[in-house]
Amino acid sequence: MSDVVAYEMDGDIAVITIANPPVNALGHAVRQGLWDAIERFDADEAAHAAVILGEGKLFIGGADISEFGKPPQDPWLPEVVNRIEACGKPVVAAIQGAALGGGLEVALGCHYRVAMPGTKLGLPEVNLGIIPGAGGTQRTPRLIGVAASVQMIPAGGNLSAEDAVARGLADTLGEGSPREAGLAYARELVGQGAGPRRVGALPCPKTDEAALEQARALWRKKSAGEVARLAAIDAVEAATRLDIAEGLDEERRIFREMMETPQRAGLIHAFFIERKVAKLPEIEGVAPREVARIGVIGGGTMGAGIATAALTRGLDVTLIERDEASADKARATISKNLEGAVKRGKLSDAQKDSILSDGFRTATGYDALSEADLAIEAVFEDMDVKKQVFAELDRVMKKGAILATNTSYLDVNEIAASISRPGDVIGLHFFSPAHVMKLLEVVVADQTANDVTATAFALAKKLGKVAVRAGVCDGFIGNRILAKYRAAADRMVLQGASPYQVDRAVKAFGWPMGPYEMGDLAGLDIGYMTRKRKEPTRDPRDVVPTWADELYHLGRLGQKTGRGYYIYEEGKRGGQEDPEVEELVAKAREKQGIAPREFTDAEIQRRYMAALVNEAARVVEEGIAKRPLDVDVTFLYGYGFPRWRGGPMHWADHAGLADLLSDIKEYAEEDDFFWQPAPLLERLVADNANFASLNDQG
Ligand code: T1G
Repeated sequence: MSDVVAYEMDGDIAVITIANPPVNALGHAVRQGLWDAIERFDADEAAHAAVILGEGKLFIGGADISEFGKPPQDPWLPEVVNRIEACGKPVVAAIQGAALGGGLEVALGCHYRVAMPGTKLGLPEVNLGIIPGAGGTQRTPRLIGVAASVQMIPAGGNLSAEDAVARGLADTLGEGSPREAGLAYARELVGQGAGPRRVGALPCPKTDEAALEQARALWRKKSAGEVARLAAIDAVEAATRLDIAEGLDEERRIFREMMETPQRAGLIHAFFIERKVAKLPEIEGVAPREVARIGVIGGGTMGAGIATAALTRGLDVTLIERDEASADKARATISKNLEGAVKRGKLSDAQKDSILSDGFRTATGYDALSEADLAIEAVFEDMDVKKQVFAELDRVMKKGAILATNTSYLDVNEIAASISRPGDVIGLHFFSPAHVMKLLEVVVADQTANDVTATAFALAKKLGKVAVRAGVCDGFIGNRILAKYRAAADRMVLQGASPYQVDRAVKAFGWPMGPYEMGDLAGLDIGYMTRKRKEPTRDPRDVVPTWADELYHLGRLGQKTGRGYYIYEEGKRGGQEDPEVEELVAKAREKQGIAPREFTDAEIQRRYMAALVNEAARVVEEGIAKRPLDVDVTFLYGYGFPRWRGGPMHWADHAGLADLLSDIKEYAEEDDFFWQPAPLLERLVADNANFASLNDQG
């Protein structure tokens, strides 16, 4: 017998248990074990029914994603599912935790399904760039209809156990353990003389053109560029016009097509790196410190957002502000943030009220933080102000407490060196809005203790954030790289591209916004302040977007003033292009004697990405990002990089580093200040290697 699939008899019921931790993925050994167990059950006259169980916290987490891209081995999953369905006696799936992807498809191959309360039943394949490939798009609509199927499957969504029973995807809710529930249901069926009830034998689901078209329109808009979600709708539609055998063949054909797309490679890469990003040698096996009570210093947008993120995840928060009025303002902001969470269904009203009454308090003196386990400051971005705050924290906080800064670019080493316990200092760079954005850059200073870093990663997980380790430099990983590709855009505008064409080309690549829309959203004053800050050390060969400075002096700061690069009018979605901006740019070109030239969208995309990847190579080489995957995760979770491209470094590998390097060298012929090839990029090309080859370094 297989060592991952056990077979035993309980009376006249065969109990088949999958034990393949951590998620009972349907790797080859499990598929073979299931096949053999079903054959044995079918042939065993003493067995009148069978129950399939998954050991551990969930039933089956799906096909084994780590096998993708390798030659598939018999028996394939669709064959295993069809073999279960073909059994001459009833087979019951007893599902707990999650039945996802191939896991749900195995359950749909069974004749009956009992789900424990709290179970998720879903087909998330499209989130990996593929479609269900073992009957999910053919059997699901036979049970819940086309409309519900094209609501769930292209979204990669799932149903709760209760909803699944209500819709007919599962038959009944279980009580007790999954084994007890499975056995009880199997015995009930045997008692009723129930035979195998094959989903595949149910009639084709009635088509629903309106639902199909509505789903297509939704996903054409919502997932521009992605192919799998639309392909999944085509597969469901096939179920309405083909019998089960032809439908399964059509599903398999589409599945295989999706398996070959670069999008599948990108999305699988994203799946694995969002787990690998927290695996760092320096914190491997290091116990994090206990964090239950935190202090937040500063109740502005960031401080209130951080406090909200902590409160909604059950942490106790004390917020320090300079006076009662500011503290009240912060409380009002947090209350508004929590109301947003209630609207999004993340919180109940009662939870919101209890958070505000029990878990949150404000104070105007630092002594209130004497029992806090961690404090994070989000005060004005000025080194002297930060040092004053840290001096107070150093004075009042208990031994072993962690002192964190939310600075987005200041030198965390300098802050740490200003107090008596530099080992307890770390950067926790949240992205605004802090209670919504998932990325958290954990900025590790030279003296930061490993258990402080481990605590930061544990805190990120508790807050539902994705933490990336960053070293200390101006802008850490994300903003440092952003400054470069943003400068590349400004160079192209100075040379002849319009800001509006740049935005359009960048969005056509898959970014949610172009750099100028982004500037209008964040506020053009932020860019202006950053340029002023960097002015003393700016190289004279650098390009300054003087038109942006003029917009600032004209008070056109973007969305918040109704005008920036775009004009924002009441009741109109998005901004309208502003001819006066084009005039400002034309004047800037004239002043520098630049004759504008045409740019194609392809060249804009290429230059934009080449600047990003080139600077990212420097960031990796300097150890600011430990691995290229840390850059990928940063851009997937903090900058809206299209997930189906896997991240900028994965994209670069796929685009070809040699071609990228030759582009950069070509651009350097016109501007060898801005376009200096990163040594790491040159080394990888010389060694015929790629960024992925560096993802195992620690
Ligand atoms: N295959 C291989 N490894 C997997 C895996 C899978 N399906 N799911 C998780 N892992 C690994 C993961 O990388 C991590 O590894 C560990 O298990 C714990 O994961 C034919 C073809 C199931 C909800 O898309 O959503 O079926 O980092 O931290 O938080 O139609 O894992 O420890 O080395 O996420 O408890 C469809 C993907 C596959 C589900 C559990 N299934 N997984 O969450 O644990 S395609 C999915 C999840 C398919 C068929 C098609 C979650 C989870 P490591 P974890 P978790």
